Amino acid sequence: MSGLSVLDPATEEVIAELPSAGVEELDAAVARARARFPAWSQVAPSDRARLLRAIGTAIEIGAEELAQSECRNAGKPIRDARDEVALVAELFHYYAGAVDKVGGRTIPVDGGVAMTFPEPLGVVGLITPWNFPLAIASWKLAPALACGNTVVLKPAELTPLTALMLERLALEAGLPEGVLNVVVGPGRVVGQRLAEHPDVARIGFTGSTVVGRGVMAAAAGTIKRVTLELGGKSANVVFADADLEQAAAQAPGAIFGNAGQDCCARSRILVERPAFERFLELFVAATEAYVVGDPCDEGTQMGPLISAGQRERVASYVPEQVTYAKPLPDRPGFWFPPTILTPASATDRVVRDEIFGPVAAVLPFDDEEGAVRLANDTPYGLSGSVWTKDGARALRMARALECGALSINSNTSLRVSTPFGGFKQSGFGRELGLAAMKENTELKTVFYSTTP
Ligand code: TXE
Repeated sequence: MSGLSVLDPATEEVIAELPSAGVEELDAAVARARARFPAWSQVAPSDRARLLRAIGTAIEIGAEELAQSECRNAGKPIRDARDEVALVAELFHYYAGAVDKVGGRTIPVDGGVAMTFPEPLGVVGLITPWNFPLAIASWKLAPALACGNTVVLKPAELTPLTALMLERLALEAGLPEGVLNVVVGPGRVVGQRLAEHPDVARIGFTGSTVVGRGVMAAAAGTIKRVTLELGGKSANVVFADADLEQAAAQAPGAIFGNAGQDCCARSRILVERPAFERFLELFVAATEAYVVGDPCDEGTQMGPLISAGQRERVASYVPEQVTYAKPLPDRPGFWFPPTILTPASATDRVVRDEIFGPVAAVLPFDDEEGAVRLANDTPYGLSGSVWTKDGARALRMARALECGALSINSNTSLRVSTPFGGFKQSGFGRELGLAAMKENTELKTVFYSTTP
């Protein structure tokens, strides 16, 4: 195996050296998962639930260590890292509860009884990104295990540490060896092999639309089930009748949170023309107050970008003239300032492309129809927000916007118990909530003749 250096993006220092797996190690992990599948899928529901609950409790006990590691490796503010670890523990408790609540149906038919059984798939391959390393791995893993599948998890090369910690915690909590197999290695080698592997039944992928397209093609060879959660260019639509103070106060968190490296980032802020100048003034003031700095400091709201490459990519989008860019201290690390742009045209590339950095484009619109047109004018469709005090309009907008997770008078996108996923090129399939149980099972229909 070759080696992999893991960096702290806030200091550019190496914080871990790991072996990097290749195809051989990946194949061995799939073989272990496959060998374990029959036994794991037959574990009694109450025992499987107990194990998932034990993993949730182990995460609660190890929460601070996990949060500190995520903070250092992903450059994530410690308070956000703690919130994400709390969500991860909740996920395991939630899916522990789901084990004995999701079942099939009996269907009235002639001459007997028809029943359906949601059956586990077998080996599930999970490929995860670096922006929410532990949270995304966990919301794919917990339902896969709850349904009786075994798992090979390939975390992003930049942020493998918490996935390895999770594997250890799960083993210590009693998960049998081979049920969860974490493989750290390059995506284009081990990720690709996982997507192609004949013994893998399903791929759960979160990452870029380009790689997602390749994963879907690789999975086609063996007709794998695929769930894709890809990019986004979500709209934050603010009507003039909204509580502008609140909408503006929450707007920085919605685009500069996680340094903008969030598939749900509200990177296009669309404001009804009469409120445009006032909103912009409030948004700039709220951005001035947004705390950028050492991710380990309790008060920090935004840390660095994940890598030098990501910083270069983000910088390539930002023109010389900006509406506002928050000054940053000069220090090592992959820093990029929270930046506000007011592009003249909706066809500008900063309005169209997923930048995946702390860059907001603010644009005016004239009426409800114009807001819908502008918001939907993107190949993506993941998330979004609508701010208005007019309830009927809020619901009209909610139905008209092409996205998988919309918030009204809020910028949140994600809850353990609610389905999450994209429209259009943001992907397909749903994660979280009970919807994730469907993705991880196959429906079998059994007819039992009662004809004497
Ligand atoms: O993503 P990749 P990157 C978007 C965002 C970002 C861009 C690039 O716009 O700037 O993608 O990020 C694995 N076969 N998002 O390059 O490459 C890889 O090892 C199989 C949005 O990091 O898609 C990692 O584990 N797997 C997004 C995972 O895919 C492959 C989150 C994602 O990495 C592979 C991250 C291959 N050929 C980036 N090549 C979101 N939806 O939140 C790479 N991988």
